[in-house]
Amino acid sequence: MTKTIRLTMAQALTRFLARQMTEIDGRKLPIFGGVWAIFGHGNVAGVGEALYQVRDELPTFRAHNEQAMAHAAIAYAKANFRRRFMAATSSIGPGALNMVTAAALAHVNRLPVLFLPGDVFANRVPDPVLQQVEDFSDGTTTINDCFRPVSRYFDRITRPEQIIPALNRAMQVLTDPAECGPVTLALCQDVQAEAFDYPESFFAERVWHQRRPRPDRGELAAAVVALKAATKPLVIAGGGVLYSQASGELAKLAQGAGIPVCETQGGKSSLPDDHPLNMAAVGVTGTSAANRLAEEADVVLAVGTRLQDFTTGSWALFKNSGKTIIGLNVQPFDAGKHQALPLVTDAAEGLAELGAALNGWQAPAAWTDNATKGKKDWQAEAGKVTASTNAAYPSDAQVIGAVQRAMGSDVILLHAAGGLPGELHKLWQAGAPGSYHAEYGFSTMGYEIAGGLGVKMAKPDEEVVVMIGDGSYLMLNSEIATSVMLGLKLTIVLLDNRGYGCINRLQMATGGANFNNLLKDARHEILPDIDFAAHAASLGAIAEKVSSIAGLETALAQAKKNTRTTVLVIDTDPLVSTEAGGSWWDVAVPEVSTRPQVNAARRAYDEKRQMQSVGD
Ligand SMILES: Cc1ncc(C[n+]2csc(CCOP(=O)(O)OP(=O)(O)O)c2C)c(N)n1
Ligand SMILES: [Mg+2]
Repeated sequence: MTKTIRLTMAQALTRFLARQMTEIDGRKLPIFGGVWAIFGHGNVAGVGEALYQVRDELPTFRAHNEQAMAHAAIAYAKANFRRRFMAATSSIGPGALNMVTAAALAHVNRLPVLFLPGDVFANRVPDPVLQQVEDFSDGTTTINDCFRPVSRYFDRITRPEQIIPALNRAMQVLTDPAECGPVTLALCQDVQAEAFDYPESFFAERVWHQRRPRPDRGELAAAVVALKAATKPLVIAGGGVLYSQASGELAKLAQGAGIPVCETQGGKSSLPDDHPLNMAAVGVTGTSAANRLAEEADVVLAVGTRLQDFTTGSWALFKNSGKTIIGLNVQPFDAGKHQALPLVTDAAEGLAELGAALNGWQAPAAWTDNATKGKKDWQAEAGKVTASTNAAYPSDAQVIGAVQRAMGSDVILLHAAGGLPGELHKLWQAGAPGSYHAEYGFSTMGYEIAGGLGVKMAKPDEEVVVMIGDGSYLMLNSEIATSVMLGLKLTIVLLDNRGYGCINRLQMATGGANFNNLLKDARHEILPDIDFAAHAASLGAIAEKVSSIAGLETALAQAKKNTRTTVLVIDTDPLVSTEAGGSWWDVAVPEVSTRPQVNAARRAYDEKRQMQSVGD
């Protein structure tokens, strides 16, 4: 007879999670780095009690905001190149809904995270319970159905034995390189507490290994033919290169064939910035070195990228009408985009096989030489905009220069929203793979500090530097207190331009009046003068406002030595951004307006749209 153990559904869940392992560099480790939890009536008695039972093997962490704790979990997975991940549990209602934005972020960025929101009573006896949103026409709908479109796998557990197939399916999704993303198991409150005789075998230790699918022979042959016919080949390195830890294979292929490489936001740091064939950022926020090549390229080997509009310049950047795109991706959905020749494979395996099959073939030397020369030109441009200044209101680029000089490339630099992503994509000189952590799939304001916390949990020995605007800071800063509480030191550089600077610039570029972005342009009785340093200090951080670029560099040198989270605030200019590099981005301008500036912007917009390729 099968040996069984009588547990509640929640106890079975936490016991199972604690027994899932992985192997990294020969070391066996729990695949779940822990569980983030904010309790309420929807999870405290069930999941809360069950987490307490396993607290030594599966640590529970308390946060201040459910969205933020999920951001930390997601950043943890990203910093671990998806090899380890976390779960996040909330109560029902607002706590659960607070995690939906984070689920979407994980979905866009293809990152594994296990969401465990509480749900209403399966028996429906006490309905409507506190925080239950009743559906007038559908008795089976709860607010957790909001997770469906942003989950790779969704399930609602309405009987205790359902957790067995649900967790098996969850693990498959979380560890599959192609399917990988958020999994939501909505846990009915009464069922969390219900007991069942679970088979003991369900709790046997299990070691998960990374799957690396190799390319199909036919697809590989077609890709080789296409590449060998190229005279102007270009590689786009996306986040998939990092997730697959394929930097070595990428460098080998690029060097062997003399193919220049450019990087998306997600793929930046695939090669170190100083690699001679790394043209660095491509697209809307790209370098002139990369974008010049992108305009001409006849074969584009797109590796591990979703080809989002910032990469393709809204499909106006790649101007060679005879171009072929090779979609090297572990996910067929991405591999086949824009009529690409699909090459469905793990990045490391695919690049290695492609490199071998090229068999010594090389791109024309003139193309490669032209690329390396373009890079030197770009570096000279970048050096100018990041140089030190005495200006009272420095640009974001000048602050980036200071951070780079003070901290080097040997840190993990994190950002997500505002003007910083574009500036950092162009200008940050990344070091080792993963040292540049951009959340630019969803560009979620408020990811930065919570994300930094997750990175620090994954990489406790690394210096984690978070760069953030005043807008993002005000949206979600509460996990500064958590970072202090957990002894997880972050260095946070806060650029205060007194409003939503990048959207104000976009508004001006589309002919709009300065309206509702900078604080001074928003309806107000009193113009806010926010003391960010005092605010950060009140949460327990070491905080300082600096008044110059030189002052920032001095403060950063001290911050490096600090063992507690340090927040450095600097006033910046909201109107300046780096003009060098870059390409057009499709943001629809009104067709009619009483503003002549809008009409002029629309005429320019119509002209630019002519450059867009449709369908290919
Ligand atoms: C949650 C969320 N809401 C709105 C936006 C749209 N948005 C992008 S950047 C931005 C302003 C960010 O302001 P700040 O952090 O101060 O950076 P700045 O633009 O000033 O550099 C806004 C509103 C977003 N990306 N995320
Ligand atoms: Mg701002």
